[in-house]
Amino acid sequence: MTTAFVRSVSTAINECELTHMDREPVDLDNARAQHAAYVDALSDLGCEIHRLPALDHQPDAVFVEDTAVVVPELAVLTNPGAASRRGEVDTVGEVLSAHRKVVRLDDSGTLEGGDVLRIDRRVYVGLSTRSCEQGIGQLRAFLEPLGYDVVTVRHRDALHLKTACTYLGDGVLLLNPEWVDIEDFDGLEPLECDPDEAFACNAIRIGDKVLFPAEFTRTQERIEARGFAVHPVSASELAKAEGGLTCSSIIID
Ligand code: CIR
Repeated sequence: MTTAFVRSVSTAINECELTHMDREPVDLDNARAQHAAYVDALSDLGCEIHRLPALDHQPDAVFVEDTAVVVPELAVLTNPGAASRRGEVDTVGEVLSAHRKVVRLDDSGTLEGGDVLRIDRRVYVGLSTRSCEQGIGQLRAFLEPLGYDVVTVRHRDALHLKTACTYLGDGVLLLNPEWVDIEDFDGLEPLECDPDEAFACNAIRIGDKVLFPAEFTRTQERIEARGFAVHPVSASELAKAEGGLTCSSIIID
């Protein structure tokens, strides 16, 4: 059974962290409505939904992906590079402990789950303002003994690695070539976003569908032309908080 862990949009979302974007008001009702539709879509695509406790004093709490890296053998709780986000991690650890052995990065390094792109036994990790060499090294120390190959990737101008690229399955990497280089991803076939849709590369493959932000219709056409079935959901409101689709869930098998 595939399980998706999600958390409601905080009432303090307008105090969220922003790195590459100017602040624009986030409409809480619309953000919550779009988030509810996203959770429904995860459920429609076959995920069992597990709701984490709300954290209304943590502005970015909806973006649960950043707090943990989960592989079949282990859950690694992160030390987010954004200090304001460190209070989100404990409740995720408590919930994941029912599903996995849980370990945790210490504060000698930082890492956020948005920088981690796993394709089977290979784990690509973006070096970013949020994830540093020491944090990546700690993740490697947990995962390599389990047979994972942890590869550091440099990306440019994107908050996280998965802002710049995500894996669609069947050997295809959806990417923004301005932000990440296909040469860093051994043997994967590139599928570039439309040049006018820089933020269109954050998608989630679930079963035989690609959950995809409905705003990016030109890139959607490219994905469909490559043979994937797309399930669009609106993600425009939380995009103002610099969040994409992967950010709002932790999905485990
Ligand atoms: C932050 O800057 O931390 C949040 N406002 C957005 C986090 C988005 N998470 C993700 O891309 N994995």
